[in-house]
Order: sequence, then C-alpha cells, then structure tokens
Amino acid sequence: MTRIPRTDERRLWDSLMEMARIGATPGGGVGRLALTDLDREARDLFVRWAEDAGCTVRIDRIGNIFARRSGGDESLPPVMTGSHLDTQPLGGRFDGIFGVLAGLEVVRTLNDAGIATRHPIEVVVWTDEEGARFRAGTAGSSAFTGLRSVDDMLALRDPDGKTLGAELARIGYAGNAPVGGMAVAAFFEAHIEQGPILEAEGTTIGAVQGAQGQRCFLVTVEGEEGHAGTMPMDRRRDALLGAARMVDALNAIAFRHRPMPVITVGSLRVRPDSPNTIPGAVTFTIDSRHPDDATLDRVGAEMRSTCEDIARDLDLALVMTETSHRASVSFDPDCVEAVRRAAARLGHTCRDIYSGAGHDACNMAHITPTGMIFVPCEKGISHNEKENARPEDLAAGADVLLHVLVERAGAGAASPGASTV
Ligand code: HGY
Ligand code: MN
Ligand code: MN
Repeated sequence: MTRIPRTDERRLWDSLMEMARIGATPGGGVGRLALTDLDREARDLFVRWAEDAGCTVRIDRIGNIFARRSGGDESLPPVMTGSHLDTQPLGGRFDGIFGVLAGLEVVRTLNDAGIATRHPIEVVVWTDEEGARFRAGTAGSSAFTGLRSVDDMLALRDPDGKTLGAELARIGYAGNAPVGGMAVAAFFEAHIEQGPILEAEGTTIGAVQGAQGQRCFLVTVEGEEGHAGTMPMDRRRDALLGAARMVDALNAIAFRHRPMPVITVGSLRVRPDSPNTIPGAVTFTIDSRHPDDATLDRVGAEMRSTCEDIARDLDLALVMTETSHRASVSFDPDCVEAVRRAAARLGHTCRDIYSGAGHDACNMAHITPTGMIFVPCEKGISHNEKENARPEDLAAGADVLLHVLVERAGAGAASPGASTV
C-alpha cells in the first residue's frame, strides 16, 4: 500500500499568489479574459512550471493545454485533472486557477515522494471556460468532449469582432494536437464552492453530486433612433424602454417557480448609445439555470413569450437566439464516493453538495467518469474581486485531489520516507 504524502500548503498558496499577479486588479482580484496577452502570460507561466515538474506539454487546436506526467504503462489512458486560467473581467484569484494549480501541486508532491503511477496523469488548462469574452463558455472542454464543434468554437467572436481562432493564433496557443477523440480514464476538478454552504457549516470538503442545467440567450430589440428633443413620447419606438421592461419581467419569472431558477441579464449594449438619441437597438444576454431540465425548458418558453408580448406592446422587433444549452449533470457515483473516502481518510469534514455554477467537469462527465471537489470560499463570494479562500482549505482540497487521482491512476513504488496516510 503506497503511503501518500500531504501536498505542500505553502507552495500551493505561493503559486496561486504568483499567478494572481497576472492581471491583478486594483480591487484585489484578477481580470484575465480568455486569449488576451494576460491569458498568454498565465499560460506561459503554467507551461514553465509544468515542464520544470518534468511534464511533457501538448496543446490542441482549441488551445487546451495538457501537462502529462508519464505513467508506468504509457499505453493506458491518462487520469486527468484541471480547470481554467481565464477569469471574469473583475474576477477572483481562485475560480478555476485553484483547480489548475492543485493539479500541478499533485504532480510536484508525487515527484517529491518519488511515487510512480500506472496511468499517466494529465493536468489540463481548458480554453475560455468563463465565456466572458467569446460568450459561449467552456469552449475548450465542450470541443474536447464533442459537445460543440471545434470550428464553431474557433469562429466565436468577441464584442470587437475578433475570432477565438485568430486570438488563439495571436497568443501562440493554436496547437496542432487533435481536439478530443482520446480515451480518458477519469477526470477530477478541484474548485472553490462559489457558494456559502461549506463555510457556513464549517465543512472543509464538498463531494459534488452534479451541477444544474443552463440555457443562455442573446436578445436583440429593434426600435427606431430619433431625436431626444423633438420626438413626442407617444410616437417613440424606444428599444431601451422595451429592453428595460423585459429585464424586469424576466427577473419576476424566477420568483414564480419553486425551487427558484436563477435568471441573470449580465450584459446589455445600446445602439447608438448617445445621450440625445432615442435608442434604436438594444442587445442583451440572458443566463438561466435550474436543477431540473423540464423546468428550465418551461422557464425558457415563459421568457420568450414575455419578451414577445412586451415587444408587441411597444411596436418593437425582437430576435431571441439560444446561445448555449447545457443539461443538468450528475457526476459518477464512484468518483463522488472516492472524494468522500479520501476526505474521511485525511480526517476532513465532508458533505455532499450540488453545484450552482457550471464547470468543465460538466462537459467531461459526458465522456469519462468525473468528480469534483469543492472547498469553501469566503462568504461564498465569486465572480468578484473579493473572492477569497483559506490556504488550509485549499491544501485540504489538493490533498483529496491527490488521493483520488492516485487511487484511479494506480500507485507504484514509493520512495522511503513518504509519510503515513
Ligand atoms: O458561469 C459559470 O457557472 C462558471 O463560473 N463559468
Ligand atoms: Mn470556474
Ligand atoms: Mn467562473
């Protein structure tokens, strides 16, 4: 029985803080949008660290990075872990980044202890998980799992019209490895909870059961530009008035369902966006989520008919396009149990938990046994510069990750001096 050492809390925290300097914001968070120069800097730092840890690195056509620690039998499919390095515009230091650097800490710890595994272990950086720039979300892992086409993802455009593919090439991460189509033995993702439950209960580890479904839409409301000073109020076709009524009505829909869905309008653009011109067109996004897929579908239909009614009342044109649809997902029971078992073995409190947020693991669950490990974050705050987590909780999550990965990858001989588990 291989004795598995603890990960190095200080080294993990120092790596997180060094990575957080790339795109650091005045408010103490990180703003590192996908495929910007800052994302390239973060990717370069990860690749250097991974190579320093003896990994071979490959990059696929959608820019996913795979840092591979070889196994005793290289013909076996890798056990994978990882997450994302891109952040929200005013994001935090841990969302995604913790999962990537916890994976790297596992590799560093195995190296220090001279522990070999039968299966290779791969630490993955998925391209554009957040979707804050190219608007799809989980572009890299959805292409890898075949849920979306590589070409569709490469063709995604940011608000300035730049394509994901062109930006990938510009930062030097348009790899030549094929996207997906390979066997994966299992996938585990460590992540902050991005919710208040673990911290409120004083629980260290969340064994994640699954994640709720999500449907996103892009809505365009067309009216007519006009002079703010001369056009009488009763003759206006004011697109922003329509959009504003829609946003309020969409919010009200959430309160009519139990359990409540979450409905968010996070981005809204006005054309021509001039103080003395009546808005002619407004484009806004809708992000809706619910644990039950049928309810999510009903909410989608209700949102559409509500926007249509408001557009008709105000003589506006409406186009509502679905931009992404991810069904709710349940993680592999054996992977969930492995997380619970590892937490118990390590003496950490653990509870089953469900994810309100989406993750690359939600895509990976479609192609391989998948599990997630949550750790607490301060007041459950995330997608916010104030996002914070405690070093000891992050290290606990990395220790659980180490155990579940070694269990799946099969541990070989250990060097003398490895501490008792
Ligand atoms: O939006 C999400 O659920 C993820 O944090 N990108
Ligand atoms: Mn995330
Ligand atoms: Mn996020």
